[in-house]
Amino acid sequence: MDTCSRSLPPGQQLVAAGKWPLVGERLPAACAGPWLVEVGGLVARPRRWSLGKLAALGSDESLVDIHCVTRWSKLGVRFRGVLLARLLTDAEIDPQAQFVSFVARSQRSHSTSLPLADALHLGALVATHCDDQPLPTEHGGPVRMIVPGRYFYKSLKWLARIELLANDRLGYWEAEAGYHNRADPWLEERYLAAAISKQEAQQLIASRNFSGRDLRGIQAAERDLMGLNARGALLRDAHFQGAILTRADFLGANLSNAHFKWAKLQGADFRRADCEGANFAGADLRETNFTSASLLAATFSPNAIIDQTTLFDDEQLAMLLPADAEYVAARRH
Ligand SMILES: Nc1nc2c(c(=O)[nH]1)N[C@H]1C(S)=C(S)[C@@H](COP(=O)(O)O)O[C@H]1N2
Ligand SMILES: [Mo]
Repeated sequence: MDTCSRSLPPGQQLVAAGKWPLVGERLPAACAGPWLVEVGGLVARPRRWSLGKLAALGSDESLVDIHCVTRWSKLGVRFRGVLLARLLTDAEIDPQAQFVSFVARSQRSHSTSLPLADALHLGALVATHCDDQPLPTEHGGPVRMIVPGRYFYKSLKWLARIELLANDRLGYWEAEAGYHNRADPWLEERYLAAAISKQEAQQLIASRNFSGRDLRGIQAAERDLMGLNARGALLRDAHFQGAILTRADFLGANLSNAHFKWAKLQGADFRRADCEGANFAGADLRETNFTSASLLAATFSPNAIIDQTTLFDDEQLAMLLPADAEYVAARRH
């Protein structure tokens, strides 16, 4: 089945040809026996398949567009495996089952879930191969979910269990990090905002102390936050467009997909911060320190002010998308 649309959802950028970034857990948990995938929960016939038995069910192919919530996309990737719909045909699903949860064999028993009807109509695939090669371990081999039409965090690596549920059970990122539970990239359903009132946000902005707080999605565009203390704060999707953040301290903060367009960030400290998918276009980044920050798919072009006083790790610059990597390299020397 071809689920590709050959175009990019809003706010996404293409990775360089041949590149496939690694996101989230890097390895499955060790296991002694052979790999098994089980179906359980609200089914009359719980089942277990070895990899050999899965392969014997025949194979379905899907051409899939990958869209990661941290703003990179990779179009037209060919996955092979068994469609979830086919795997479930003889499980005798209880009519009460409305959701499906995928659980990984991994250290934190990572999981993610979807409405069962969505998983089926989107063509969720229990995948073992990519481009005719067995899936590499770091990308979820020997078997992972591929859920076309949703941000890639709905595509679980190292599938161990498929569970049919009457009520939804939030997945790891959805529960721990406020990722949107539907995750439709065409609607930009990336994160839920944190539960703080407008008034609380105003007070925090006035105090210039965000340290350790959960302030996902906070609206602080155009605000004067010079010298802000945001150490260790959770600031995914925070709005800092045009804000004054001179010498702000973002040490260890989570800034994935934060908006810093045209912000004044001279002398700001981003060491050990997670800046994946953050947008720094037009920002003043002189004397800004990005060493040990994670910069996967961060944006700097056009117009970020970068010179030899802007500090980066070469290893992190390798995580930028091509246009940004070129933009930064041209200005550092
Ligand atoms: N078991 C497991 N599956 C996971 C994750 C994870 O941390 N653990 N991360 C998710 C996220 S956020 C993304 S973007 C994709 C990344 O897959 P990749 O590393 O193959 O690119 O896996 C998803 N599945
Ligand atoms: Mo992701």
